[in-house]
Amino acid sequence: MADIKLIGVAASRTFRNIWMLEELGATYSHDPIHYTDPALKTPPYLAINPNAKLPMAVVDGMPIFESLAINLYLAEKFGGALSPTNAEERGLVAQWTLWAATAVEDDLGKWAYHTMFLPEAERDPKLAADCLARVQTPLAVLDGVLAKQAFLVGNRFTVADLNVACVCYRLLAMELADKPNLKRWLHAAWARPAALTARRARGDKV
Ligand SMILES: N[C@@H](CCC(=O)N[C@@H](CS)C(=O)NCC(=O)O)C(=O)O
Repeated sequence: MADIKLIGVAASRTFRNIWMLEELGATYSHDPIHYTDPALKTPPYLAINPNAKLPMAVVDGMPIFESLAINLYLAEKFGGALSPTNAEERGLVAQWTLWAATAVEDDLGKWAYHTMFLPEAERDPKLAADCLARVQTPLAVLDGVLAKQAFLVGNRFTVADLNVACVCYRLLAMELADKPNLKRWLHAAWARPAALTARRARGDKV
C-alpha cells in the first residue's frame, strides 16, 4: 500500500486532492495546516513545496506540489476508473487540466476574492465584474463541448472532469441559466460521494 501524506487545510485548493484521494479509495494521512501558518515557510514544508503554498503532498517519499498536478500524478500512479487509458486520453486530460488552470482559474479566483474573501474595504467591484465578464468566454466553450458529450474525455468521468470541476467550484453558487450543459455536468460531478466528502471537509453544508 502506498504511503500518502496530503498537506493543507481542506478550505484551500487541498480539497481538490481530497476529492481525488476519496475517488481512489486511498488511505492517506492529512496534515490540515492553514495557508497562513508561518510554519509553511520552515524547512520541513519548504522541502516539499519551496513556494510555501498549499496543497502539497508526499507520495511514497516523493514530494509534489500544484493541486491539479497532484491529481494527475495520483491518476498516473494508482490508475483506476478516473485515469486515462492511452496516449490520446492522456493528451486530452492534460489539455483540459491546463485549460482550466490558464483560461478559467485566475479570473474566477479574482472574482471570488473581490466579492467574498477580501475585507469589504479592499474589494474592487469593477475588477470582480471584469473578471466575471472575461471568464464567460471560456465557460461558453465548456458549455458548448458539454452540449455534445456528457464528459470531457472518453465518455466517462475522469480526472479531467474532476480537475476542471474543481477549478469551477465557485460556479456551483451561480445560476448559470445561459450555460445549462455546464450546469448539469458541474452539479453531477459535485454530487459524487467523493466530492461531497471533500466539500464537507471544507465545511460546506452538503
Ligand atoms: N497553483 C497552485 C496555487 C497554490 C496556492 O496559491 N495556494 C493557496 C491556498 S489555496 C496558498 O497556499 N496561499 C498562501 C499564499 O499564497 O501565501 C495550486 O493549484 O496548487
